Amino acid sequence: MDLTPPPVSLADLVAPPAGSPMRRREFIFGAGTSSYQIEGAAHEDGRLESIWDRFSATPGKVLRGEDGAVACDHYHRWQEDLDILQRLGVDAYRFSIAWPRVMDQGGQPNERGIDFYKRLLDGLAERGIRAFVTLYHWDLPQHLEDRGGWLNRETAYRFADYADLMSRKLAGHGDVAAWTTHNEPWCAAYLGYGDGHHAPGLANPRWAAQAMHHLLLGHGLALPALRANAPGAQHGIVANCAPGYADRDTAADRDAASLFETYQNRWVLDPLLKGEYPAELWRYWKGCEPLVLPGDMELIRQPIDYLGINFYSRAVLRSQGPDTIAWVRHPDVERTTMDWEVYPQGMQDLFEAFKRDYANLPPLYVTENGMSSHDSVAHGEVDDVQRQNYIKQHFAACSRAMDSGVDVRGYFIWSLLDNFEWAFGYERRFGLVHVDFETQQRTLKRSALAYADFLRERAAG
Ligand code: IFM
Repeated sequence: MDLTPPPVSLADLVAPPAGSPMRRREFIFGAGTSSYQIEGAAHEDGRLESIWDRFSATPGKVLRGEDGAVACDHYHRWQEDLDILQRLGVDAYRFSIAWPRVMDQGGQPNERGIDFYKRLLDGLAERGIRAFVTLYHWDLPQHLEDRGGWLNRETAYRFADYADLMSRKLAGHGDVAAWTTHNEPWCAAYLGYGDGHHAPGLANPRWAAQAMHHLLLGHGLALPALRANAPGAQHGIVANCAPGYADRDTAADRDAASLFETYQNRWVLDPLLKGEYPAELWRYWKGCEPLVLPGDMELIRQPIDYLGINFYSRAVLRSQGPDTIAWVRHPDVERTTMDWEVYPQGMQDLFEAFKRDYANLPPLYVTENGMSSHDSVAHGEVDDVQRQNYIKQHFAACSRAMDSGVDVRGYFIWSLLDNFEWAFGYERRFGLVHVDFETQQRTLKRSALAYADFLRERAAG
C-alpha cells in the first residue's frame, strides 16, 4: 500500500472554499500597508514631523523605544516591494499617503514628497495593480497637533484641503480604484485622545468623542473634492470593527456585549450611515457628548460608495454593574502574539449584523485582516502555519457571509510586510513577507507563497 500523502497544492493552504463567490474574477484580492509603518525616510525631501515621530521619541511610549524613522525603508525600496506585489499576483494594493510628506506648514504642496506617490502609482499601474489610497492612517503633521490636532475643528478643514490637493495632484497617475478618507477613526480618536496608547498620547474620553467628531467631519468635508477630482474612483472610509459576545447567557452580559459594540462599532458607523451618534454611548461615557454644529451630521452621513472593515478578533464581555463592562480573557483559546483571540466566525456574525442593522449598508471590503506571529527565517524559508490557517478560516467566514447575502467586493491581507506595529514597535510581525530590519532583506513567508499560488490558479480559471 502506498502511504505517501497526496500532494497538497500550496494554494489549498489559504484558498477560499470551492465554489466560493470570492473565487470570481471580479472579487478584488490585495494586501495593505500604511505610510508611517513602512516608509522610513522621516527627514527626506522636505517631510515634516508627524505626531508619530514625536510620540515615538517620547520615552516609554513605544516598546524598546523604537520608531518609524527607517521602518522597512520602503521610500527607497518601493520598486522591490512593488515587484513582490506583482509576484503575489494581487489585484490591488492598499497604502496610505503621509500627510507631512506632501504639504508644507503653510498648506502648500511639497512636490518632492508628492512625486514619490506619483512614482508609486505609476509603478503599480506598470505592474497591472490597482491602488486603494488612504489619506489618513494616523500620521498627522505635528504642527497641526500643536494647534490642538483633532480636538481643533480647524483640522477637519485642513484635512479637506489635503484631500483636495492629493486627489488633484495624483489624477492621471496609476489606476486608483478607491480613495479612503480615514483608516480606523476609532483608533485615531480613542487610542490617540481617549487612552493615550497612541499618538498624540492624550487620555480623556471627552476628548476622544470630540476628536472622533472632527475626524468624521473631515471625512464629510473631503468627500465632495474627492468625487470632483477622481470621478472614476470609489470613495469611502475604513473602520476597525469587532463583534461582542456575552460571556454568560444573562441579560446583564448581553447588555454589556451590546454596549461594547456601541463603543467599538456604532460610535463610528451610526454617524456615517444614520447621521447620529448612538445615544447609549453616553451611558458609557456620561457627559462626553461632542460639540456638534448645525449641518455637521448631514456632511458626515453623505452616501459613500463602500465601507472598508478591518477585522481581527472578537471581544467577550461581562457586566460589572450598570453601564460598566469588563473584557473576559478565557484561557485555552487560540491567540496571536497580539494576544487577540482567533475567532473567524466573528467576521460572518459581524457582517450579517451590519446588513440587518443598516438598511443603507454600502458594499463592503475587508480592508484589513491578518495576524501577528513570531516568524523567523530558517534555511531561507518562513513556515507561518498559524497565519496560513488564519487566512483560510477567515476567507471561509467571509465567503459564508457572502453566501448569506452580504455584499463583499474585496479582501486585503494585513500586511504586505512586517512593519512598525505602533506602540509595539517591530516585535509584532503581521507581514506576508518577513523583513529583517537589520539588513532590510525581504523573504516571502509560506502564507505569501500560498496566496500567490491561489491567485495564480484563480487567474488561470
Ligand atoms: O497595524 C495595524 C494597522 O495600522 C491598523 N489596523 C490594525 C493593524 C494591526 O494592529
